[in-house]
Amino acid sequence: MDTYRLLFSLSGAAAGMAAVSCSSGGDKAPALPEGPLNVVYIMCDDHSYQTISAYDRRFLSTPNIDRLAAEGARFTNSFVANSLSGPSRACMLTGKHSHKNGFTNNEHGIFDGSQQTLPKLLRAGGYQTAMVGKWHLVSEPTGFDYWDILVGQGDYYNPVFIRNGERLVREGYSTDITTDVAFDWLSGRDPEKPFCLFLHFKAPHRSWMPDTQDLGAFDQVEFPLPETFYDDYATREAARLQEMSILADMNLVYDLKMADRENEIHTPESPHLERYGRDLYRQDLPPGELVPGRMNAAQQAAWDAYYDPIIDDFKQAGLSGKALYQWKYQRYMRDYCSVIRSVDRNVGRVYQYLEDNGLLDNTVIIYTSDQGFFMGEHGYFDKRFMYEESFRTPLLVRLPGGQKLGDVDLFVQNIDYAPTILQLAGLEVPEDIQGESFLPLLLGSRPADWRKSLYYHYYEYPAEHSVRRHYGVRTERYSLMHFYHDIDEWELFDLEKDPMQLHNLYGAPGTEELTRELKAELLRLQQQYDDPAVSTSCSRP
Ligand code: SGN
Ligand code: CA
Repeated sequence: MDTYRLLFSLSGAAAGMAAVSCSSGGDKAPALPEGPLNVVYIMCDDHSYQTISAYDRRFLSTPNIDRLAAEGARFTNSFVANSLSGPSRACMLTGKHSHKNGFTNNEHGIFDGSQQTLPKLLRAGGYQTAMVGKWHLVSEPTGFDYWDILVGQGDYYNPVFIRNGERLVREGYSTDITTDVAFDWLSGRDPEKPFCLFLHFKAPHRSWMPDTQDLGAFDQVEFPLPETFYDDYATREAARLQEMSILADMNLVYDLKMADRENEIHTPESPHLERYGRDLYRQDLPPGELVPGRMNAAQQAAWDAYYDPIIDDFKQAGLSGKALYQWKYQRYMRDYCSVIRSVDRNVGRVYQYLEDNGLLDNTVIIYTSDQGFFMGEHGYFDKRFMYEESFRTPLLVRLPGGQKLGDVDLFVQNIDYAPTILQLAGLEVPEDIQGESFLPLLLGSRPADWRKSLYYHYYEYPAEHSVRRHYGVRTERYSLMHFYHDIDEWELFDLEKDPMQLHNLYGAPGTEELTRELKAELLRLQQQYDDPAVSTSCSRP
C-alpha cells in the first residue's frame, strides 16, 4: 500500500473506533498531516518515570517533558526487553530482542552494525538520519548520514565526541552540547527530505553530575523515602545478592562527590576513588594529589563553592547506620533531580527549535529512556532487574498538531519503537522485526489481539552490581521471573495485591495452577521470539 495512504487509513480506522478508544484525554482520533513526517527521538540514559512529573509528582517538576504528555500520549505500560543501556539501544535499533540482535550485555558485546536497523531502513526510504549523543554500542554507528557520538558512557563536562569518525572535545555541559550538535545538524540538513534525529542524552546516568546552574536546586527539598527503602529481601535471594544498594554500594566519593582535599573520606572501593577523576580531577595522579582535570576553571570553581561546605558538614556530622543511609539517599536524589532539570530545559529548547523553524506541525516527538531506574526503591540505585522500577521506562509521544491523546495503557516494549517509526515514515515493516507498531494505539485504536504479556531477558552477570541473569514473563496482573546461572531461583508476584514486589509467592500453596499457566506463557513467548533460553526454563518444574 502507498505509504501515506497507509497512515491515513489507520487514521480513519482509529476514527471509526473512537467508541473503544483507550485514550482518555482526546475526544477524536488525531488527523496526521499529509506528506512525510519527521521524527525527533529523544532518549535519556537512566531517566526514571518516577522523576517525570507527568508520571509522578512526588519529586520534581518537569514542565517541558510534561508538555509532550499534554500534547500527545502518555504510555502507562511501557517496558524494555533488557534493562541495560547497550542492549536496550540495540533492541530499539533493530526491533528485536537481545538474543536476536546479538548485543546481550554491555561488557562483552560489540553491536553488529552490518545487520538490518531502523536508521538503515529509514535511509533507504528517503529519510535523512542523524545520531547525536550517547551511542554505547562499541562499533561505529551505521545507517546514519551523520553521527556525532559521545565516547563510551561519555562525560558530563567538556566531553569527547566522535563526529563521523573524528574525535573532538566540546567545551560545556553534556546535555546542552548534545542539543547544540543536534541543532547544527538540523540547520544544515536538506529541507526537502524528511528526517529522523536520534538525540541521546548521557544524562542522568551515574555519577549524576549536575550543570553548574543547577547545583543546589533541591537543597531545600527533603525527598520522601520510598515505601520499600528498608526492604529486607526476605524470600528474594537474587534481590538480596545484588550490589546496587544505596547503603552498601553507593560510593561517597565517586557517586556523592565527597572528595575532600585532605583525602579523609575513605571508601572501601578504591577504584572508584581513582575513577572520580573522570570528570573532576586528573586521572593520572595518585588520590592524595587531586588537581582539577576535565572541568575548566569556572566549572570547577562553581563545583567547589557548592560541594566544599557540604563535604565539611559531612565530615563533622560523622554519620553512620540509618542516618548515613538516609543522608546518602537525599544527596543522591538532589544530584539526580538537578541533572534532570537540565534535561527538561533541553527538551524545552528542542520544542522551541521545532516551533521557530516551522517543524512542530510535521514532526513526531518521542521521549523515552534506555530503561527505568531505582530511586531508592528496595534500597537500590541502578536498574537491570525485571522489577517494575527498572523494567518500565517512560514513553511520551507527541504527534504533529499536538492533540492530547491521553493515556495508552496497553503493553508496549522498546522492540516496538522501530516498527512504529517505520510506520510513521510510511515504510514497510520487515517480517523479521519482532516488535509491533503502536501507531494504531496512538491513533486511538485498541486492537483486541494486542499483546497480553511481555518477555524480558537480562544477561549481564558476573558483572558490576551483581544482578543475576534472569528472564521472565509479565502479564497484566502477575510477574514471574527465573534467576539462573550460578543460582536457580524463581520469583512470582501478584502485582495487584503486591505492587511493590515484596512477597515472592513462588511455591506458595494455592499458586500451582497459576504458576503452571505463567510458565506455559513464558515458554510460548520464548518460542515465539525464538530465544534459546527455552531449554533452561522448560526443564524446570
Ligand atoms: C557504568 C556504571 C554502572 C552502570 C553501568 C551500566 N558504573 O558501568 O553503575 O550500571 O555503567 O549503565 S560507573 O562506575 O562507571 O559509573 S548503562 O546505563 O550504561 O547500561
Ligand atoms: Ca542506561
